[in-house]
Amino acid sequence: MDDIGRMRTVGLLAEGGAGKTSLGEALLLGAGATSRMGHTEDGSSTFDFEPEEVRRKITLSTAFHSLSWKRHDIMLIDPPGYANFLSDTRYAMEAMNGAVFLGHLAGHLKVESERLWGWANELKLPRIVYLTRMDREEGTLPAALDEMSKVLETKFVAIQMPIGAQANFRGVIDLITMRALLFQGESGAVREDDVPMEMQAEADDYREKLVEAVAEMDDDLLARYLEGGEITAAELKTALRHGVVTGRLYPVLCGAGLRGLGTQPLLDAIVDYLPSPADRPAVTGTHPKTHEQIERAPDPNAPFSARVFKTVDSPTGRLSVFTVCSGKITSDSVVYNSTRDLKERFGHMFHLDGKKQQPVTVAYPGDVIAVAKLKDTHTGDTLCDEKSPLVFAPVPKSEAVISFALALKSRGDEEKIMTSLHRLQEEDPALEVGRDTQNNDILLSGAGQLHIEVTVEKLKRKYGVEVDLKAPKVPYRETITGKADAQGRLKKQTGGRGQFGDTWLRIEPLPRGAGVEFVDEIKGGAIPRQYIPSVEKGVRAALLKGFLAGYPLQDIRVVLYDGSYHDVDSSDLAFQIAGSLGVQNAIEKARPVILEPIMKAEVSVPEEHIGDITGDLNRRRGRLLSVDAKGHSQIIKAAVPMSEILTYAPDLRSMTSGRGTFHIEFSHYEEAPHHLTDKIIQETKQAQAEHQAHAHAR
Ligand SMILES: Nc1nc2c(ncn2[C@@H]2O[C@H](COP(=O)(O)OP(=O)(O)OP(=O)(O)O)[C@@H](O)[C@H]2O)c(=O)[nH]1
Ligand SMILES: [Mg+2]
Repeated sequence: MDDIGRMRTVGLLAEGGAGKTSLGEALLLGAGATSRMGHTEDGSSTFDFEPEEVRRKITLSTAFHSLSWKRHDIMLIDPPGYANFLSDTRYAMEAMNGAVFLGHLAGHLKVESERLWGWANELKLPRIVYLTRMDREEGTLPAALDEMSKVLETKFVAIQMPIGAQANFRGVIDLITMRALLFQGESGAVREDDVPMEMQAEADDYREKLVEAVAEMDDDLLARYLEGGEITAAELKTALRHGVVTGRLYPVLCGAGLRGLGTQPLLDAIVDYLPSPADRPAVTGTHPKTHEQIERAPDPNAPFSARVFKTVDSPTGRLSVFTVCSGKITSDSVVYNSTRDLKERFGHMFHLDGKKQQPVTVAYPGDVIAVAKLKDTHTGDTLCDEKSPLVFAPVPKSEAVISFALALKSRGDEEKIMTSLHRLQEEDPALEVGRDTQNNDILLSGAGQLHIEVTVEKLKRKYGVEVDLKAPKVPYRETITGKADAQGRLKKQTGGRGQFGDTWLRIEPLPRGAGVEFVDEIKGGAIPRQYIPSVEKGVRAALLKGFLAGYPLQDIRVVLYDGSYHDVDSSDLAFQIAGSLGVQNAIEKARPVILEPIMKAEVSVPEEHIGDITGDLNRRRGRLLSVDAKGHSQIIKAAVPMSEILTYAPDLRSMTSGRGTFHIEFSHYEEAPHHLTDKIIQETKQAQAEHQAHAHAR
């Protein structure tokens, strides 16, 4: 639409299972974009159409759908809410001009909701709040507003109050017009009526609060309000819109997405209060060459710029989904990818409507557009006009917190699995694919166990590659705790020419995180110059192979201080071997130990579970760092060995009946306790023995 004042690009935001997708379905039906209501429960949802989503009944990947309401074009964005998939949501938030944030009467907002609210604050995203599931949840509106204020640390103002509760929830009072809106079934339509007598007094109270909050947006209104003058509904709406668009007011509406109750008034509110692309502030980027800051207003006449925030592997090929930030763009254009310094030719452009694609010929600021088969454009890239280039700052990357090794079900799939994994990674930047340096296993890392499991399912469905997940691997390391000297000497006579290399090495521990340092202190040519790098190569290779249990040694200084050579028999190889032997001899005398990775864990649980959780963390050898109250939740911070918390998700779920959430990230390495060291060494020896037995059998 070229009148971008009549566009709304709106995201649904809330914790997992809040009812976002159900509400999205109701909005589509309410606006007549669909003819029947889709449900996540029976797999008929327009948004959750991927097989993995249908099977689990949760949203795993952001979906889109356009609709029209009262001569406005709305692009609805339905992202995931569960913690394992929030990276996708964070990217999708780049495309939102406003959001409907879902709350509910039952209080207890989960950490996911808090995180999303925090991100929306960072992005200065205007929001309205919709309390959903009113047909089911117990609780009162004032209590819910209080809880949200406490947890999200801001004030909320009701612009509706419910009529009836739970099964009897049958309408709302519009506090702006002071009319009752009675629900007319799942289409979301309402019939206007007088405010029921018995509710008048309560409604007057709410309206008073509303007018007070809104009047503060406008000095004239405030003066009039303080002097006891009348404020019209139209004036209230204008000031309210201003308050929402500038991020100072969060109006609250009530409904039940699943039943379609109250969705047409919500569509009105989206149009009335959430910003159009033109209402949004200019975006900032930097010039790719000069790095100077550049501002771009969301103006169709400005130079074109856009941000690719998602890549979808659709049946018709790879789609890059972008949000237009400034200017306009037509299909078949050539655009400049300023992130990678290359040109891309566009084919057709589309709007995504669930899994369907609707052709679009020209796109304006605020539009969310998919384009097929770009050569080398990836999620996060900036596309722009080559004559006015700029690059937008990258979206903060989420760190992987869990790794699994993949065991192939059939041999020879190696190649295929790597290409397939890289394609999945294109769609899901939160995935990491790597190699275990010791046994060459493929390692898959992500945001949690569920994230990895879903990825393995997709691998099978999309690319026919079957793998088993092996117990998560802990990246142990080795180091030394003492100083030592040792000789490494190779002297061999093989037929004709001999091999000779002789080194004297001193090793000493370095502080954690220092890595490996090699120092050459050879004086007077005890070892000729050209063989010093050979010694270093041999030393480093030996350190990488490990000493106790095959884990790389780190935080160690190796000093080569003496040695001898033979004019004929010395060679590069001989000195590599001598260096390797020397450092191994030295390690043996320098009290080697195993280091284990320690994670920083942040667990959020309702108060009543605090004892169970801290006790459990203790049993996992965790060290409590702090416990703080936040709303009804307690935030526990602890340092816990990685080996003890790898599969924390299911345990936390069962200890808190699904109400706890957590976040873990790598902190540092520490010396592993003795009993564990012995166990790790045992396991390594056993694995090596099995490996050799296999090799013999073949
Ligand atoms: N009674 C009632 N149940 C609801 C309502 N909205 C959603 N539900 C139920 O809550 C569950 C989760 O709903 P979804 O719409 O999938 O929630 P979501 O926020 O999209 O979940 P994720 O995308 O996985 O984070 C489903 O079982 C819905 O049927 C509602 O208004 N009333
Ligand atoms: Mg959903």
